[in-house]
Amino acid sequence: MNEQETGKPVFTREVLKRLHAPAPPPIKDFLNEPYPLDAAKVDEYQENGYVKLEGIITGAPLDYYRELIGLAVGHRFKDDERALAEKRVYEQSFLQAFNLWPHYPAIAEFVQCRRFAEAARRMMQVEGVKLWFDQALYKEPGGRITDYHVDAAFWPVQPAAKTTTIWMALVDVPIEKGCMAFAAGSHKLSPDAEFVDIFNAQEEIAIGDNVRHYPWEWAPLKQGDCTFHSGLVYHRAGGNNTDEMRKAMTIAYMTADATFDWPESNPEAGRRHGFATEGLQRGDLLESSFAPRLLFWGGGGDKLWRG
Ligand SMILES: O=C(O)CCC(=O)C(=O)O
Repeated sequence: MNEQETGKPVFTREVLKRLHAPAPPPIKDFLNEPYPLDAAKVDEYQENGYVKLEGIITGAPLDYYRELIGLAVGHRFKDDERALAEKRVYEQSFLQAFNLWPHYPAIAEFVQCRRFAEAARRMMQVEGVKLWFDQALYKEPGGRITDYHVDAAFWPVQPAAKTTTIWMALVDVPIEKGCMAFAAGSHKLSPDAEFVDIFNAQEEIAIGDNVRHYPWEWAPLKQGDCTFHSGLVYHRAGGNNTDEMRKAMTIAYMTADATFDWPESNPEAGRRHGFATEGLQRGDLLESSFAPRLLFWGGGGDKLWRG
């Protein structure tokens, strides 16, 4: 069967070559260009634990990466024939395409770019930034809600307050398509994030008493807009009640001097080893070729970018 008959992309050599090809010069230039980030937005992030930014990616670069990321997600899930209802409850929230960058050099260029990393650095108010991971999160039509949780509880990374995620809308994501919602200010609750086991949920997890009464703010986005959210802010997402895919790309960052560690209150985080933490002992600097340092061009280059 060909592409028209199946409705799914066929991964010919040509398609795979695109996922390995460097971006054309104007796209590269865009990725290197700093986002004009207003200091008031950084203050808002510090205050609420999240912030919305318009047009982090626009025009041709947005079209270019929407298509490429779509191909990478399609490739990752090419052998998964299951209907939504056949999946585990957690999987019904989204197609989770974790760490695309080590597999597809074209995506690596995007994930490691200066434009996003510099904005992350300013949000976290740190000197240097390391990549933690990327993941595309495509919520299928009819996809269920994403249960409330706090990211830092899943991550063996300290300090948790110096971790952040950019959540980029590759298409318009209004409330009915499953946009994110944040418990504004909840990042100040505790430096020890509480582990909410969304992976084994059987039904919607009731929001805990500790964060139920925070103002939960919805963050609908236009394509190309993004949010940054702290590793310590509680958040969730709505279900996708449309017949179109909710296409989002996320990149998680940590401060360049982060260590492989977790609070005593959450031993679960220590069990969550990945490529980037292989061989590390608790308390080690989180050094790995799977956690490349971004914003490091030598000669204090990152200082030139300080806003
Ligand atoms: O995209 C979603 O539905 C949830 C994303 C999320 O929880 C995150 O990026 O931390």
